[in-house]
Amino acid sequence: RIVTGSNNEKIIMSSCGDVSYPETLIHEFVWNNSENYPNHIALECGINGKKYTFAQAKDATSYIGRSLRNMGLKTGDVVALVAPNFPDTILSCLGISSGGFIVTTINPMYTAEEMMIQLLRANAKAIITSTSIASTVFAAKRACLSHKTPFIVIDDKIGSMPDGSIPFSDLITRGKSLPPVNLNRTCDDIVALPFSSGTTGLPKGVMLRHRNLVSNIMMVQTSIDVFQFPTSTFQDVIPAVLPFFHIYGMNALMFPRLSFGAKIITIPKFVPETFIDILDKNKVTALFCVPPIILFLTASPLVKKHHFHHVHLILCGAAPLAEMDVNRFYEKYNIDSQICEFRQGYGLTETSPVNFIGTGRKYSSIGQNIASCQVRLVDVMTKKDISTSGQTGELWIKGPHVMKGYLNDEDATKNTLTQDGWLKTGDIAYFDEDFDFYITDRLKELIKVKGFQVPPAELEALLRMHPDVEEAAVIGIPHERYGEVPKAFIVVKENKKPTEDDIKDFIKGKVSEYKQLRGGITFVDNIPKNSSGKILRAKMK
Ligand code: 4UU
Repeated sequence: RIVTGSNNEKIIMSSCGDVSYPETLIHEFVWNNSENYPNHIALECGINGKKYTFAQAKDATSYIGRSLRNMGLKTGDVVALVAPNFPDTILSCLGISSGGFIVTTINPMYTAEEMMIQLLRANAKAIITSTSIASTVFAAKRACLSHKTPFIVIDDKIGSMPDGSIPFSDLITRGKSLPPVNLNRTCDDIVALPFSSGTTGLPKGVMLRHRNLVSNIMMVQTSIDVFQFPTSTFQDVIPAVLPFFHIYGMNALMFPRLSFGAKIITIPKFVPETFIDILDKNKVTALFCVPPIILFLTASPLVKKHHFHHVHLILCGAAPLAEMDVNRFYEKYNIDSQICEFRQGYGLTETSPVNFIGTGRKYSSIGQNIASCQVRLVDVMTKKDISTSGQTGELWIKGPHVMKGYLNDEDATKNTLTQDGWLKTGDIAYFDEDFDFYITDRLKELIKVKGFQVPPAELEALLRMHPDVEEAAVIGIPHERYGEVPKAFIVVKENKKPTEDDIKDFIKGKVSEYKQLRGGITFVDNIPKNSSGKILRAKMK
């Protein structure tokens, strides 16, 4: 399994061989099989029941692309999609691709300030949002983009459309009578631009090509036999509570499941009662989770054994999960773990996203590298490659699924991608005697709250804007339900005495709810730094 490369690097190859994948664009790939079941339901809103069949969804996608063209957008322009999970969110995503554009997905929970930063960095030329958050998105738009920027609004039955908005439904109805888009796109063109802070600093646009997304879906698919991973079929029914703006919701759930013909039930916001209602009313076959959802499934009195009657897969990723939590789940419901299988997935925005999937019973393991995903473990101190089990090092990854780079950020790209295409994940791992991998730590500064990225640099920059703050450093500390939460260390200016609440109030409206300083604030005399001024986070922990 370990191959020595030309520079003496030790490459841990996949046991699943190499992937072959079609040279198609992601929206073509997703609808590739849809003619086999045109009248099957593809998308259903878990709240209001709105549905699209595969034939309707495929057509709508193409009409949306045409309408966006008709608004004057040009090939390769970026369209910002800021919406909770709805069927129309999925159609927007694929419609943007079918028009030859790039989708930058923005977290709908963001504040207007956070949205503005991404709209500007991504150079968005149009916005698609939904009525429930339209006023926040509109405020962001007004503050940073031209008033001519098309502002398209999905009617989610909460809230109203700001003046001058274009109703999303018009895109579909009008697009019907427009000529098809003459697409001049190849698999090497960028199609998605989700944001990630990577190993350091502020969120950056991750440039993902059609090829990255399509190959990653097929990499997983090529690995299912070797890993005895539960197969996806057109009979699958999958509730989508993972947000589509995040790569896990996008290219592990939405795109691949639709391409296999599954029905996706969209859930805009995790509300326990709603989620249970959906489990009650549907024969759900697979659950895509982050660790807090696993904890919910185990702890909530609303959840019953029968909810898992048709479930053959529970996938969990985006943050560490303990074996104990999975065992608790199986014990509580007395479910056969060979029928309803639990697997971890390990992914990154920068790798479109999947690299590893669990191979069976070792629930704390992220499993093994999937087809065509090459891996190195590099010793953090010596920078030498590790080729023995049990030793920890930084995970490096190479394959057709690795991003092109960060948008307009050569430095960050160079620091993350080596010249010969290895992506440094910033995660620390080791493998056991079976080549099953375990993540033990994070070398990068990123904090993960409920699986969501919280870049400490963003909070530190904000804290430094407080008039009483001289210096600030933010780290993640363990949290029972959220995995991690941000905690700040602050050096105050001379003769200033802000309270913890003063600082928390200052942060409150500026960043989204999950980024709040739940880990508290400690006032200190100084922040430990190295000679080049970098915060020594490990020391602070
Ligand atoms: C410990 O979180 C993601 C993607 C998650 C994902 C995708 C497809 C999981 C399963 C799947 O099938 O992306 P980002 O960019 O938001 O965060 C990436 C980081 C990793 O570098 C690692 O630190 O999230 C952490 N992470 C995990 N940590 C991701 N998965 C795991 C995991 N265990 N299973």
